[in-house]
Amino acid sequence: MKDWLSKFRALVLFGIVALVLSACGRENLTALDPKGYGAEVSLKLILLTTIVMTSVFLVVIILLIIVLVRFRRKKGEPLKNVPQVEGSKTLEAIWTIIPIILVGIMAVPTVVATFQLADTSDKDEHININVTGYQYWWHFEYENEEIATSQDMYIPVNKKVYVNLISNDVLHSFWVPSISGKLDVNPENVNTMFIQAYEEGVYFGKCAELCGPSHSLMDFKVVVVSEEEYEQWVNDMKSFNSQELELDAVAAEGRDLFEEKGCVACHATDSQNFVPGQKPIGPDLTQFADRSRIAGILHPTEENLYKWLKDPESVKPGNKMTGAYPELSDEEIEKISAYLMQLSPSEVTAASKE
Ligand code: HEC
Ligand SMILES: [Cu+2]
Repeated sequence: MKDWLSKFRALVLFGIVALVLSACGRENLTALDPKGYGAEVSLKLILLTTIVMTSVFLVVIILLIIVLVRFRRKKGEPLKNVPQVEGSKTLEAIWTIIPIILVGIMAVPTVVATFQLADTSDKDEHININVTGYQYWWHFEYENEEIATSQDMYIPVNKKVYVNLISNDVLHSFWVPSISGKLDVNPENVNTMFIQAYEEGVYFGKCAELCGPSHSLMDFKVVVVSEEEYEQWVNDMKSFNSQELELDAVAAEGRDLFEEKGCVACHATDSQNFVPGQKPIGPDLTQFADRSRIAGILHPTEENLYKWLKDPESVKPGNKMTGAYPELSDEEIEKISAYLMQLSPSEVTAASKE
């Protein structure tokens, strides 16, 4: 009875764990439901290798069970000599050739896909985004457009978009599980791949290389919009000028504080002074109010913005803003927040796609 109970307990525990884990996948953060070319190719390879390996496992287990059952010594049956197969050339050949064929079945499509994804011959005919990884945020510069964003990357649906990846500090890795494969982001050299999204929406991107205490918080979003929306968005971004914004008294004071407190030294707030190739020190805040998250991870609420400006260290340990600006009073934070929430150049936003 006791034995039965402990088995039952184990089963319930297993059931709960399975249930909890099965809810881990998120629609826009899973490699198992591809919404883009690289992710689709990757999933095919994952399925192929899984099928090959599962088949090998099944064949071995079935053979083992047959042998165990069929050749089991019956009760009272005398021990008998069985023919020895050691050194059999035929057997040796079979179990060398079969694995070689299996490895071939997995290797050929993998190598073909790798070369296909690394092919950059038509790079100049498509949109190029120069991506820089920083501890713990991402910067996106849209080649030939004279605009940049941080944290959120906008691309048109069904278009090939090349990302040219480089790091400003340590090794990172660029990964949008639902849309693309992974590619290393190195400080020494530019790595390039193309991404192509099949459906509009907001997809989660991750840094996939351990890069410091806030590595797991180094999230970004890929906002996939229609072609017309993309053009509109680019134009809105280009023409946005934070100095010409009509602000209420509180936000206007916030804009002054943003300069007085030295925030401007690290953060751009429009594309007016854009210099191609220039690496900013902090995220570009031009479309801060249109972001789906604050600092890549916090939902865009007043409390969260307060939390970030009061003590960024409590949000992202080891980030490069902590201690780099004078302490702000609650009143100053309120004013600066009012200003930052006016930085909304376009109607095309992450929220409009979620
Ligand atoms: C030394 C440069 C530096 C200074 C000065 C600085 N910041 Fe930052 N700021 C950063 C960096 C770096 C990050 C990104 C941190 C991360 O995500 O790892 C950041 C992030 C932010 C974010 C979140 C950005 C996003 O994209 O969601 C806001 C908002 C912000 N800073 C506002 C301010 C304000 C307001 C001031 C002035 C009081 C200021 N910063 C001063 C470097 C700086
Ligand atoms: Cu990283």
